[in-house]
Amino acid sequence: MLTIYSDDHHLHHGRCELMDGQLMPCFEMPSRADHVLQRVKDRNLGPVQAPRDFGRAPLQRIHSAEYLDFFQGAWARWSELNRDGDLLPFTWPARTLRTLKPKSLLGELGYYSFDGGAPITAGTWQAAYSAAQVALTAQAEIQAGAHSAFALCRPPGHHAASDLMGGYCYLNNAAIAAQAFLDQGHSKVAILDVDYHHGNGTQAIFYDRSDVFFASIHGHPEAEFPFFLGYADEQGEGAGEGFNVNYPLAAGSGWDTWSAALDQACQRIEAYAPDVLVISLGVDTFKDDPISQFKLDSPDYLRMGQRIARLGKPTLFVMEGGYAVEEIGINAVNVLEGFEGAQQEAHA
Ligand code: OKP
Ligand code: ZN
Repeated sequence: MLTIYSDDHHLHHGRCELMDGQLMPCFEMPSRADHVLQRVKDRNLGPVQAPRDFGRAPLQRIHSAEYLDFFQGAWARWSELNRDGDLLPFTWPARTLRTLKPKSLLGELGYYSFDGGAPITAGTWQAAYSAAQVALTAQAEIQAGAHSAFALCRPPGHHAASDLMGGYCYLNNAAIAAQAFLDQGHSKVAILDVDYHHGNGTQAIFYDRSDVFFASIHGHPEAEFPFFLGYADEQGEGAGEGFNVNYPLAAGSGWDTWSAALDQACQRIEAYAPDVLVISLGVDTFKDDPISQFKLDSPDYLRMGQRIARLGKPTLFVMEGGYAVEEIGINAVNVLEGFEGAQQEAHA
């Protein structure tokens, strides 16, 4: 399987995040992608290529021009204020406040974010822009006939909505790639989000549409980030009614529970009969993940890949979360190897 990867992700390195009332080093750190890349090489998964540059237009199919302008220019405005920390929001237009766009940088940042978990640093725009190009380059590979490709994106994307950053995410790489498939002639795309956290951004982007089916398996939002989306009764609206499905699972869920949800999600995807499949590949479902509560073990990721392969669709894997840095490469590449193994069996 071809991997698309850009070193630009190193340009994004947030200093800290708030957890349990304490400032901690960011869990979403550059070594995550380095470990995945190393494992891709160690296992000879296939060639690794740099992304092509498709420009801003395909990003603008998902994100508003105003949001992209704000994100692209935010660090320069912050530097002019001579602050030396990361740029982080701390006030949002919640109930009783007005959803207007203030003129000041921190006001506007509150308007364009939903939490304080997505720090903007000097290189964040470039890193996120390149991650989107990584996803688009892998998408182009499948468009050109490859059966699968791996977009080794960092930072992740599935929490980012059309004009909102949050949860370590800025640009929704999976959504941008899904839209590119549609723009290049496909009529139905399914996105399966296996990250531990609900893909609230992806769901919101496609919620009223029938050309993208979204399925997500995740920690129950009653107890888990992002808390305010990801419940089982969210099934889409308008033209999108019936094209969104959530499988919220209890903390402590292991492979038996998780794989039963995967089976259901796969059945729904089969019934939808998409032209192509996009996997939001988070491996923070791992038993030793420092911020998550599921109990998957490394061999389970092989099985995950095998089950996904049985759908028999051209498949784009887009890297999302996973914070057990030592094991992230093993677990992510296990999904890809499981997929390829099942693929080879199917061809044998
Ligand atoms: C991103 B992805 C406070 C906890 C906030 C945010 C989790 C974002 C996960 N530090 N946690 O879905 O892996
Ligand atoms: Zn996650």
